[in-house]
Amino acid sequence: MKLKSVTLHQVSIPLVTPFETSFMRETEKDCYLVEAVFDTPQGEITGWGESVAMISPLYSSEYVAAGIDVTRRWLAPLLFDVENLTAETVGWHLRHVIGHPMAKSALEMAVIEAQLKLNNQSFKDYLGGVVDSVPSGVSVGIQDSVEETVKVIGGYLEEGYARIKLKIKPGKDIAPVAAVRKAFGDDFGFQVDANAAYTLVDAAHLRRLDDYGLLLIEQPLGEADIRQHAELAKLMDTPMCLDESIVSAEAAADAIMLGATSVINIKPGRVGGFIEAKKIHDLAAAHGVAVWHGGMVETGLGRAANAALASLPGFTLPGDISGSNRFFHEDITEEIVMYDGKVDVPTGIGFGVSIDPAKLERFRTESVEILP
Ligand code: OSB
Ligand code: MG
Repeated sequence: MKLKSVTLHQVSIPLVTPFETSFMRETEKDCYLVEAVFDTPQGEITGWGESVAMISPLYSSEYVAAGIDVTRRWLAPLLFDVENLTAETVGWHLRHVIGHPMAKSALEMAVIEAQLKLNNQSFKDYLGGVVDSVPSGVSVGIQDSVEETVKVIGGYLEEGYARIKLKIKPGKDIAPVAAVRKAFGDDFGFQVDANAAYTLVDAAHLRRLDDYGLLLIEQPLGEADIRQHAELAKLMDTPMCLDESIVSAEAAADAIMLGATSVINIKPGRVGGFIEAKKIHDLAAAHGVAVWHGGMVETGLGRAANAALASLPGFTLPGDISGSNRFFHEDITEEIVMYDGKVDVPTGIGFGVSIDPAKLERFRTESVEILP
């Protein structure tokens, strides 16, 4: 395949309710989609990708405008130069550009999708997925009160989600967790995500979470604090899970060897793409480390691709792969449906969903066309 053009579509999609983490409160999903056109032996094929970069550099150093800029100036030009571009070699062609894993992943997604279309293949079959549906967990934002937290989680349990993940931060941690266990008992999967809001000084406080039978605690400390997570893991019974710190397969290897993570949250965007994400899945499986699929409030496009990756055998815990209606009144693709606590793994060619042109038109705020 030869890359002919790349168009980046920035979109802003209203959220059903604000989503609050320890680092920001979002009311819209702001991201960009990649539309890449390729010359192939079967004529022109278009592949789509989605960047998980957020509007501000608060989860990681990446943000929407920077992703668009680095793609336009550096990443797309590198791929325009390649005669025979394949999904498996995108990362290698982009290797000299330091950082920007989310921007690289979005481009790689578009190449993957075009290649799947060329080969008449679903993403699940390409990856070697082994199940037809994956358990669907829901990520619950920080609420204004403990009562509200209980009410919101009660609603998701009622809907049938396979596990609940609650965002926490200092001052909004033990009390909501205790109240949720008190209200709904110990018989459901429950975990927390701090998005790097604590330091090792908080170890004694965080240890109080051990009383609530949590599946795991996700990223209590900073992105660079892999060794400190290993220290904290020794002080807590709750399994340690890294998200922000796992920026590559190498970082995953370090975290596993240091005992900093007994569970890994895999997000393709955070590690530079689905090919790297699969390497981390394989590495973790070889070390007996459980993995689960994280989420970045993706549209149906990203969620469909995530569900395919999560159909690999190492994904033994429910992922942040909730239905479209968890975040959106209206998704930009066909709706991703959660039923009986699970989501179907798409079986159609490519990612198995398509961008609705009318919705793209409606949600789009800007488009940038990039040519060789
Ligand atoms: O830490 O997992 C996270 C969303 C944005 C940034 C970071 C995170 C999240 C989520 C969303 O928890 C989960 C989802 O997409 O369902
Ligand atoms: Mg997280």
